[in-house]
Amino acid sequence: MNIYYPRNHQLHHPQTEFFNGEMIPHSEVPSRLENILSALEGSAHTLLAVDRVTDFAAIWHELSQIHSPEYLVWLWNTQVLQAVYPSVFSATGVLEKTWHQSIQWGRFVTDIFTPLLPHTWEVATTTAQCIFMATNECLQNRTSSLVLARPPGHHAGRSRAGGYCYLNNAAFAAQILSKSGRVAILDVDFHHGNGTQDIFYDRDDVVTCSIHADPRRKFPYFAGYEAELGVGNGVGYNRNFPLAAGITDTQYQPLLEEALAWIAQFEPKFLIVSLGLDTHESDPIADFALTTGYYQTMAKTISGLGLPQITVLEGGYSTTSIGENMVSFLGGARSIGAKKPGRR
Ligand code: Q9C
Ligand code: ZN
Repeated sequence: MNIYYPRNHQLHHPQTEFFNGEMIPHSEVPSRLENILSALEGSAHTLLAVDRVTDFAAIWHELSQIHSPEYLVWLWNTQVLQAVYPSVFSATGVLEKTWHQSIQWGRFVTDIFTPLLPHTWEVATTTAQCIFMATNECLQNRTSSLVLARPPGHHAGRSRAGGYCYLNNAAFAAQILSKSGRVAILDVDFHHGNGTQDIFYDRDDVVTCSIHADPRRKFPYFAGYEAELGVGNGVGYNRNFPLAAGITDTQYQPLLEEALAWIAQFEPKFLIVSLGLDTHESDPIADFALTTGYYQTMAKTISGLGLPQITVLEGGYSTTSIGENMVSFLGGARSIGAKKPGRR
């Protein structure tokens, strides 16, 4: 299948993050994607390195359906600055008195480990271009594809960067495809896809489902609970599966099947998978216990829906096993949605 990635991704290279009072090496680094690329060397897949945004107006227009224009303008503006690590946040969520530049970090960013770097916008939008190409391919030929996104996206909300994410890549894909039929997003990253949930929370044309570490114990802490079902038109179109630490392959599999059965009842036309490989037993910041071999089973189970599927890389922080885990996943994935009678 076609695998898209931003050729310039190494330009977005956060060096450190502040954790529990100490500076530690940042987790979301270029070697993650490089490890996947080397694991894919010699494979039968078609690797497509995307250089830059080719149709900025079209990308901006589509992005502004999932992110607020004021957030996009602000993010675009960060290009001219040195690296900025936000450190003051509006705990009330309300910006009462100041529109001073320095406080906008706390307005548009949720945490202290999502820095704004000079090339963040450039790389994030090149990833958006990858998504744009993957969705076009999907609409034309019903083909499935993989986007090796950097930076990741599923913690980015409508007006919020956070959790190493700036633009919500999976939501971007879903938004584009939703004009041609109902879309389901299955998020199997270790962390709850709070940004994706936020963006589609009031919508019934994009169904969202996330399987993740219980937010009582792990990031993003303030979302990902079972009781979050949607609002307005979106009530009943969001589902969360918060899980305990140490989940194994055999414990995960029935929950994945339950999530897929829940998704299938909506008869979606397209599937987006937010694939975080931080569910692996070796992941340095997570606590699940999935094995490398299981990702093939996971992919095969998901493909059972028979839908054209765009898989988008989210987290996964073991820079030595992320590649083989992705190869395992691809071993169970299909390159085209099964043709269903009576449908295109
Ligand atoms: N030093 C994604 O997987 N936790 N984001 C920071 C570890 C933040 C993860 C604490 C986790 C964000 C896309
Ligand atoms: Zn994650």
